[in-house]
Amino acid sequence: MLHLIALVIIITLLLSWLLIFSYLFKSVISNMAGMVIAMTLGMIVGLSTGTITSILYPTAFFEMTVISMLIGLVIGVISGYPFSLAASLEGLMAGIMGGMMGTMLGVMSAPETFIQLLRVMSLLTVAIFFLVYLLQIHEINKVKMKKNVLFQPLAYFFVVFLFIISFHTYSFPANISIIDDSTHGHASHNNIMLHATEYNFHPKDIRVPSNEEITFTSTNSGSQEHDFVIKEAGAHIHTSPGTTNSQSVIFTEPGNYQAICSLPGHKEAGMVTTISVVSTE
Ligand SMILES: [Cu+2]
Repeated sequence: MLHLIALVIIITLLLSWLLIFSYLFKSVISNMAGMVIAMTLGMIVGLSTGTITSILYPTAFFEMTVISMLIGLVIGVISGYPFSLAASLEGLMAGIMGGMMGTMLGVMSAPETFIQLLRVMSLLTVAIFFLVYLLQIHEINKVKMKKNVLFQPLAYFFVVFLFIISFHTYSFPANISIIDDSTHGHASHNNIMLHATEYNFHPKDIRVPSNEEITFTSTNSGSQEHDFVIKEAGAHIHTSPGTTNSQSVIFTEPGNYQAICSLPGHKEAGMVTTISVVSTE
C-alpha cells in the first residue's frame, strides 16, 4: 500500500508543478498549446485515476467510474482555465473520457496483470507529464528565453529517471491486498489456484502473506500423476489426471520457498514454482 500512496503523491506533485507553470506563464503560452495541455492532463489523470481506483475497489465499479470521471473533469477544467473557455471545455471532455476508459481498463484486466498495469500506467503518466512540461518550456522559451535552471527540462528529466529506476527496483508489496477480491472469479490472496501439466506449474511465481492460512488448490490438467510439495511447510497435494485437491498451510517465516512436483524427473523437467512469503507487518 505504501508504494501506491507514494506513487499517488509523486504524481500529484508533478501535476501540481505543471499546473503552477501553466498559471504562472499563461500570458506567454499560446491558446493552442493551452488546449493541448488541458486535453492531455485531463485525459491522462482520468485514465490513471480510473485504472488505480478500479483495481483497488473492483466491486464499486459504478462509484469508481463516477469518481474518476469527476477527478479527470476537474483536472481538465483547472488545466484549461488559465488559457481559455475552449481549453477548459476540451479538458473537461477529455477528463470524463479518460476516467471512464481507465475504470474499464482496470475492471477488464485480469488480477494477475494488476501490478504490470499499475507500472505501465504510472510510467505512462509520468512520461506524458514530461511531454507536457516540454511543451510548456518550448512555449515559454519562444517568448522569454529564460536561462534559469527551472527552464531546463534536465532537472525534471532527472526526477523522472529516478522515479523509473525506483519503480523497477521495488515491486509493490501491496499487490497481495490489491488482489484480495473474489468477484473476479480468480483466487483471493489466501486461496491459490494451481494448474499442473506436463511438466509445468502455473502460476510460476506466487506471493503469499506470512502467518495466515493459505489454501493451495491444485488442478491436474495433464495426463500423468502430479503432486505439489513444499517441504518446509509440510504441504503435499497429490492429484491424478483431471482431479483437483486442496491443502491449507501457514508460513510462519517470510522468505522464498520452492514448490516442486516430487515425481521422478518432474522437477528437473520444469515442475518448480517459487513461493515468496512476505511479512504482513
Ligand atoms: Cu509432476
